[in-house]
Amino acid sequence: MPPQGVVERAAWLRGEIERHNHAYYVLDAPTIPDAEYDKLFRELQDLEQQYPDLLTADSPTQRVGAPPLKEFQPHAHGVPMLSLNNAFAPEEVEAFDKRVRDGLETIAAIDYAVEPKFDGLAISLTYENGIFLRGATRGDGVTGEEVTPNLRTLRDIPLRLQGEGWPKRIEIRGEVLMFKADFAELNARQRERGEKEFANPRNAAAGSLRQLDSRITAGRPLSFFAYGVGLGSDAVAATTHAELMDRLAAWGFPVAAERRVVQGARGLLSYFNEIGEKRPELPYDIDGVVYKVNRLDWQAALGFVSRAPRFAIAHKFPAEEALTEVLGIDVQVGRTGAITPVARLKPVFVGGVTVTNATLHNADEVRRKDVRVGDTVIVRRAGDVIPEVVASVPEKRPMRDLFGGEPLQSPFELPGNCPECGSRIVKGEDEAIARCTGGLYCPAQRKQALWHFAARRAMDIEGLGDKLVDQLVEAGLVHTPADLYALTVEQLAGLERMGEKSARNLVDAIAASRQTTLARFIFALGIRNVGEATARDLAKHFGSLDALLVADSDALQAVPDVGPIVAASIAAFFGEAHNREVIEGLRRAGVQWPEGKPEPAGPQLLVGKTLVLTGTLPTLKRDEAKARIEAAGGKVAGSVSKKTDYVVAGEEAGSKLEKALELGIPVIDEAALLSLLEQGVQE
Ligand code: 9MJ
Repeated sequence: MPPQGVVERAAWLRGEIERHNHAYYVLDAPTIPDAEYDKLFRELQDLEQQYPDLLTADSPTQRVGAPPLKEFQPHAHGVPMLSLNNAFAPEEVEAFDKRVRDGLETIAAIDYAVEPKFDGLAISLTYENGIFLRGATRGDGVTGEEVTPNLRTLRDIPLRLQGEGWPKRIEIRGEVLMFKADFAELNARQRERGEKEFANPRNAAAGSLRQLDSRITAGRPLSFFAYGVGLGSDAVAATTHAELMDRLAAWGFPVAAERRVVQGARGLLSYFNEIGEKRPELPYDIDGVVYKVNRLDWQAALGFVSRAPRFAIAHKFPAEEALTEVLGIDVQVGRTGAITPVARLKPVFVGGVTVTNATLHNADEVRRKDVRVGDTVIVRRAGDVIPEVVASVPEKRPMRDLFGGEPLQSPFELPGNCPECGSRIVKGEDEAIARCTGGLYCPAQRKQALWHFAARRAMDIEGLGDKLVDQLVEAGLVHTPADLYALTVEQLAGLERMGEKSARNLVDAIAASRQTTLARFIFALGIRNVGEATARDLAKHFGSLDALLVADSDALQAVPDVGPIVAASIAAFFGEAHNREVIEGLRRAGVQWPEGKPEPAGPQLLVGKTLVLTGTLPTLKRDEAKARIEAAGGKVAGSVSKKTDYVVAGEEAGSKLEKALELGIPVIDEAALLSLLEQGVQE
């Protein structure tokens, strides 16, 4: 039972705090300075911790996220929080193992408890009588910042220890971190709200934990893993670190599933390699592994050198992130014309290699991260992934004068023209990727354009494969597809792995491709968004290349299945003078096809209507009827369903007619179809 007056005091504190909360949050009119409020709040928290019976479910201390604090309070750790010495090379690990054996005066292989090294924030949690009392960051190892209300919002941190065997007062040591998936989700959310994104899970975890307003922390997906005990460790019934970890798990703390006990330096190094391989699949970031002498009495015997234990070491992976300076921002042109901004960097050693360039992905990303020339940036190279600029460090941005003012460099702008061919660069409103419009003319896109041109479904040039295209371009023999038709046997026979006979065959195949169809030719041009089917539709609809060349967006959209995006791609392609030059070059080289009459682009009277043809019509052939319905914007389906608008029935109509009658779908004859095509649906 709490002493006299304590129950009353707690009740009074609850009333006061609620009153101030209401004034602060609801009325927006604070009635007390923040520091005073903090005092009341802490007093109530302390009372409730001391006398858990006092704690009521509705106490303001039980809210998820307490009201903002003015500043963090210092917290002296019961036992200092150690740092670990680092090892990067196998020899350093062997030297560590040797020091341990020398210290223990043994030649036997040592048992080591090994575990991943979480890349988060070290914290210490104090429990009294099994109740979570206080939590603090590591700080300088001796004194940290108290972040109790924030830590209370973490579901991984037990407010009351489970099981038994915990000392009256104990400090649990561990790491607060953010899982990779949670980090990605948080950043997506920040982006949607137009708020700042975090550079990596570690920064996100640190930023989330060091919030004066714990309601913000409560909304952040933080996790916790325990890896040690500070004060009270000697009162835990465990003789090894592994047993200690088992106790922590039994009391309700998450502990690393990958922890293990291994023997000797060899065991350490093979664990390092094993975790290194698993690293990309782990749900959280780690920056190495930690080796600890397993026997606790041996740990005590080895003791400490300055602030780091002699019994443990961190074996770190090469850093995946580093700071460096942006010397310039260039753009690269991909094989499909996609423009990628690339940061030229002051060389920096990261992820085990020296990095001088890093991708900035696309123009929107550069603007979002606001990376400018001269900026100091965080560069990341994880595994074999291409190096990327993660974020710019705004505090280090060069300014016009010492006292701030304007930044020296303005925000990044995409160049207007392709650095490879000078063609215009365009970017759709809601597209992330900007593209060079050079198409057939752009050297960066040349190989891709030629592979496509020669493909079986395009100009069908037998024997002109990817490798040969590469050779032709690299030898400077071919710039545009039109150059293919000027190649000679002598030129080709001079290429690697190309005999006289295959050179002759290729020249013949190229010559044979001169006679083609309009549909193949349109497809071969490699216009964005124009596949084989669209090329066929365009050829059929316009009948001649000249008719297609002059078609504007509206005229293009009269073609079945051509919408505004495809129409824009086509118009943009033919709008580029150099693409027209290549087309002219091909015609001059003798590329030809039989030209037909353009199909009249009739009025679009059947848009949105689905018709089914069945039986033999008196005058119209089936294909003809289909073409005219499609030319009027209608669809021809193969079977009758509730979505069918009309069934056009001729002689010997069969089951489709029956189905139409069954479903009550209008059945019309050829005459009615012709009137539909001319006058549309009379409703
Ligand atoms: C991390 N960061 O995962 C220790 N750590 O032990 C592990 N850190 C540590 N142990 C003593 N697993 C001091 C720090």
